[in-house]
Amino acid sequence: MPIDADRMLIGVSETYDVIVTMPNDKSYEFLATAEDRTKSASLWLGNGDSVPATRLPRLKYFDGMKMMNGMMNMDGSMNDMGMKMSLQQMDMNTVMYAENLDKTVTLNYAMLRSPEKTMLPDAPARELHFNLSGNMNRYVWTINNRAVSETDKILIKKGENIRIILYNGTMMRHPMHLHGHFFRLINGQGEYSPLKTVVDIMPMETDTLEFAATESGDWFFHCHILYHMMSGMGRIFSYENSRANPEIPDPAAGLRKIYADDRKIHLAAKIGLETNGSDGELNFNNTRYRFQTEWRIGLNNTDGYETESHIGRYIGAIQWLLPYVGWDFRHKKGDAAERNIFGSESSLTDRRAFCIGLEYTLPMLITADARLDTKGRIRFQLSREDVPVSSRMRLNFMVNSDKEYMAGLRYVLTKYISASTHYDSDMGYGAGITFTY
Ligand SMILES: [Cu+2]
Repeated sequence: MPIDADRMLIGVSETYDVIVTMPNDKSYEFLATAEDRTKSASLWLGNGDSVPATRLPRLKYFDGMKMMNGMMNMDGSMNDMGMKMSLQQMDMNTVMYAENLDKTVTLNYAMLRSPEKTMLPDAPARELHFNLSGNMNRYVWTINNRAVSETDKILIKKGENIRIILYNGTMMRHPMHLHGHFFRLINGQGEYSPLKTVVDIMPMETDTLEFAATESGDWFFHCHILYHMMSGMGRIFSYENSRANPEIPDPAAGLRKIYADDRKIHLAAKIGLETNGSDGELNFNNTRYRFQTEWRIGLNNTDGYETESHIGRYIGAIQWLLPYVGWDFRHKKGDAAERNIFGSESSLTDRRAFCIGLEYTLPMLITADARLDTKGRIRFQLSREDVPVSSRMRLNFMVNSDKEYMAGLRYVLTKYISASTHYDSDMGYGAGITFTY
């Protein structure tokens, strides 16, 4: 049914029919702005003198972040403080909007009403609970803490009704899309609940949708922000006993291709070239695993070099915990034994050791790292990367129980290059450039 609204937030791949009533004598701008307000597109409607739309002011990002942080539990999960949000009726983002929305009617899902009854056929119903999960910092997205490749297809039967209760426990919106079916969005309109193919669910909301299983074959249900989908936020519904799809000659290869998306490994690197030498790290990550190798190579002949490599698996839905195994090599010329703060001795001149350890991400994204190596030595370390000091300045620091420490600043010049400087207890003071990938 048509409804009046001044403003609407449209999720990725969501569609609406909009009726615009035009006066005869003027040309009006219809403006669509990305939610982050960085870009917009416009369509001019009507003929006559141009009437531009009002540009939306910049978002107040930090107000939004403060509010989100206030609603976050210590473990990083979200706390709705008993508000039981659904259907976009409470837009938590309004704290970021600089414009006055007092008299503005913003469309929400509770306002949508079908012109016809949309009741599902009288059939047995099955209920599924999908908790949208993920880690904002590592940018991995899952459902019930499982990526697509970590789950089996969900078998459904032709003739039954499927009801999905969606909860969004993440800090981002997810426009969830079902292929091949229209679903009813349960929104308080009873028999006239609207039919949709996408429901854009905001953080901490619970929405219920249902559809009649009337097709055959496999159908994907996924977040339509495609890089969320590719990191694993999806499920495959599969009709039991359906005939093979003649358009897919090799279904097993097709499925492997879908699974390959969230198994993909990506490379991240930070390489510092400074007057005292080079230090840096390479990371190979996927949804669960991280392989990291770090190095410090001193230019001064007595500085020597040291490398440390870890392979670990992130545990839990929010992935704060990372048990790992690793190894390290150090070589340092002409130096006697050193003691750590626990009193155990180590000859730094040549050292090869294997280790096991545990990394835990503390509040403020400080990494706590405890490890034990094959020489019986324990090391405890705290570090943090990329503390935003200003919009371009980043602070890094590290301190550990081997009495090593480091502090540095990085000024972001371009996406890949920064001017950097740091002081390191092994390598001393240096300045130069850092490449980030
Ligand atoms: Cu998403």
